[in-house]
Amino acid sequence: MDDKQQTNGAENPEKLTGLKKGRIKKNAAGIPAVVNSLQQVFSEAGVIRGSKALLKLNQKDGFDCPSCAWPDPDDERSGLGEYCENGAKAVAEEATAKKLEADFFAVHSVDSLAALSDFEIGRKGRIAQPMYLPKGATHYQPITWEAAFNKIATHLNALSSPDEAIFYTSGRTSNEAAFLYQLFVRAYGTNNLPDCSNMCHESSGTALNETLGIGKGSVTLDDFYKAEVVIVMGQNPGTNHPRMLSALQKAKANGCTIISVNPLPETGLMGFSHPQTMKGLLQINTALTDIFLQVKINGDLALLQAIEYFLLQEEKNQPGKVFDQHFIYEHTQDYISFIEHIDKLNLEQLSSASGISIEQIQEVAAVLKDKNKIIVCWAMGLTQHKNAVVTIQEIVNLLLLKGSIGKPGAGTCPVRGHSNVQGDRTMGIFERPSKAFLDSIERNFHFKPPQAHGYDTVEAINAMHQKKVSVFFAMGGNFLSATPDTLYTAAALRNCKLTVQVSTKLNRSHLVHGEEALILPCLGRSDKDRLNGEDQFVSCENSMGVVQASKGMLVPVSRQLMSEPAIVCYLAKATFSSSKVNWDKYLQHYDHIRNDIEKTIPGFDQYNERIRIPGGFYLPNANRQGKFSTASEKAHFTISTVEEIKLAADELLMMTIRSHDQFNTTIYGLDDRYRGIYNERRVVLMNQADMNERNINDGDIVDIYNHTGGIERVAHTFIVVAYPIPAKCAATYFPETNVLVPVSSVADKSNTPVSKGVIITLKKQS
Ligand SMILES: Nc1nc2c(c(=O)[nH]1)N[C@H]1C(S)=C(S)[C@@H](COP(=O)(O)OP(=O)(O)OC[C@H]3O[C@@H](n4cnc5c(=O)[nH]c(N)nc54)[C@H](O)[C@@H]3O)O[C@H]1N2
Ligand SMILES: Nc1nc2c(c(=O)[nH]1)N[C@H]1C(S)=C(S)[C@@H](COP(=O)(O)OP(=O)(O)OC[C@H]3O[C@@H](n4cnc5c(=O)[nH]c(N)nc54)[C@H](O)[C@@H]3O)O[C@H]1N2
Ligand SMILES: [Mo]
Repeated sequence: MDDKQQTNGAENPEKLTGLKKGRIKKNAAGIPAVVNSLQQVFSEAGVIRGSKALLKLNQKDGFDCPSCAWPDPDDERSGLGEYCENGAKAVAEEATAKKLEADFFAVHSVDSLAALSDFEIGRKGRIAQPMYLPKGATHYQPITWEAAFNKIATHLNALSSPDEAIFYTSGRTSNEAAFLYQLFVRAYGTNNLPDCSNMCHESSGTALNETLGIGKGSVTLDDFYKAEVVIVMGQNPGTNHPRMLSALQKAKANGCTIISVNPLPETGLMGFSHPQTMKGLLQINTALTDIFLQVKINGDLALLQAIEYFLLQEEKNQPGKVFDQHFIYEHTQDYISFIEHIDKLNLEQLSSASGISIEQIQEVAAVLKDKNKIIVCWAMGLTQHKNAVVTIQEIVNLLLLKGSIGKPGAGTCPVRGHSNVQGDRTMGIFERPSKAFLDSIERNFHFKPPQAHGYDTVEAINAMHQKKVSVFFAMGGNFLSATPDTLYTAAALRNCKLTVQVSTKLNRSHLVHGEEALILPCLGRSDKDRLNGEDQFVSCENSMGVVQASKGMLVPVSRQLMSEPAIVCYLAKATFSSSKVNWDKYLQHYDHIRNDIEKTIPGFDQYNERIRIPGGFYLPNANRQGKFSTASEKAHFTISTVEEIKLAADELLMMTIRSHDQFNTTIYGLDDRYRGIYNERRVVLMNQADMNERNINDGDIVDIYNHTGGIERVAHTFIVVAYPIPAKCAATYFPETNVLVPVSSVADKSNTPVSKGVIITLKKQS
């Protein structure tokens, strides 16, 4: 093997595991979900440790589920545990009793670990002590915490500018840790704070901020129970937000119509049996979706405009009966130019661009016509496209026409991913902080924070690639595998002098590294966090802006794990010879951190008192009160044009999606149960007509190519699976195909990698 092939393997091994196929499931959850989740937890954590964790998951005195950011009910929480199959798997992953100590790393070289699949790497266990990889070494070796902090500090203090360091954050970091982390980074002197949100809901934040004056959604869980229509676009809740299905089921019981917009007939959206009710356990199924719109990939903007076109014609026939003219007059701007634009659109073109028939669009318009309590939910199927921001703004247009913002049962619902990704942003993890935020830091901590914007995720990759950066520090996550263009990103990380990962579990970012590398093992959500002889808790903000306490209760697998807030404090103490921030105070009790958050960030009054109220508290949200904090204090209609992605005859448009057995780059297992795909992740879902055209059969093995920007990217060895997906569309799993996502292909304005719109060609292996 030559060098190049060896390094390619380290970034993305390409072994098949043996596909087995079953039927696409008709409904989600039920007994198989319960059995599956218990099996996973008990085999990893043991019965006692596992049950202990599950009973506290998402309870008012428990810990926040490390899986998704779906909110918990404000009132009653299920005695059976307020968790879903995938939350339980996330707990199993973290609560595992297996641990990796120095002897493990002494036996296994970095190269031998990198040859394993992500699934195999994840099974190894929790990292149990700080590890260091010296320059040129083949194996990680143990290091004391003190030596590790000093090493980082020495590197940071040697840089000619603080902007030569990058500080990434993944979305599991608590409010307390995130606040201290950004404070440290800004005291050090840079705004280079890219985060996973840059690859996730950045497009939503950008779209909503511009039009509604707040980058967050407006609905609460209670709104679901009052809604007349819920539209779920570009989201697979059955797998990624399973507890959302209970909310949809309850909405439906209250008479709500559910419309799903997705290129795939996702099982959870089609039918659901609630695993925590007797009916559910007996597999009595609720059909959730009333109208399924099987859009082409990226057909959503055209679809939304076509719906608006029909509604406008109805409004012309019955003025004031379809649109909420009072709301539009009182609260919005640019309505006239907007409807002039919509009126001129060509319906046939929109129907063809969306892949939805005019009859179906009309059916949806007929449902929406008389309704004014509408919620639109969306996730990565919308945010990870070139035109993501305008697509989301088209959702805003639709809601504004109907007066469906700022009243019960209506509003925007970007469904967040990581459990505290929204909170991290509230705490200031942002490469483009507002002036008000920086001024508040200056007022409260008496140093002048850097004012220039820092790098977001894509800019960070490019800066490392161009050797403008020497130190890469990650507070959680798996940067190498989560980001686009894997080989390019790997080269970027290898250009660094030092890479540091604060992690719970081993992942590929430990194995594709800078000249020197450190792994700092931290406590997870479920771990007991003791400081000064006292149990501590942290807090998180969910997708609907509720801040609540999270308290782990499992004995950590090793005495050498450190909490994320403590890691930041010790790092700051090692780095600064003097500091305006009293880091020692925060090491006494986390209440001190919360007191300083209260002083610095609006909405956290009496933080320490209110966080102790079971269930937590809501952050202020102007939209919820029907207010818009744009410059004009009005919500904006926006005008956008559909630009269809042109595909050559041999090209397909590929979306990279999650299977049912993974959390982002953490692979729990090899099955995608609902989609009927077992024991294999290297699959490409294709339409039968596209297969026929290419003379490809189900089960054939192909290599997948992308040529954006004249660069050949290839992902080898994928098994073709015939699937009910629209023609010219394909689907593969993330992160195996991140090698194909061009780093240059990003959403306008939000700079989010276009992970759901990758232009590919296929070559059959002979
Ligand atoms: N179990 C589990 N839970 C998770 C995660 C996980 O990996 N595992 N990840 C967490 C994170 S960080 C996030 S961001 C969320 C992600 O949650 P999702 O956004 O649900 O995740 P994806 O698998 O990326 O799914 C995208 C969905 O959008 C559809 N889609 C793709 N392209 C288009 C399009 O152009 N138009 C439309 N209408 N639909 C499209 C796909 O078919 C798929 O159903 O989940 C969070 N929760
Ligand atoms: N092609 C493609 N790429 C994508 C996406 C896609 O849909 N398609 N989705 C994007 C999205 S939405 C997101 S959010 C990103 C995710 O990007 P990341 O957040 O960077 O990735 P994760 O896989 O969630 O990170 C997993 C690692 O986090 C560490 N970890 C887990 N819990 C903790 C903790 O409590 N503390 C600390 N310090 N570490 C912890 C573990 O070591 C684990 O290996 O990926 C993005 N990339
Ligand atoms: Mo995400």
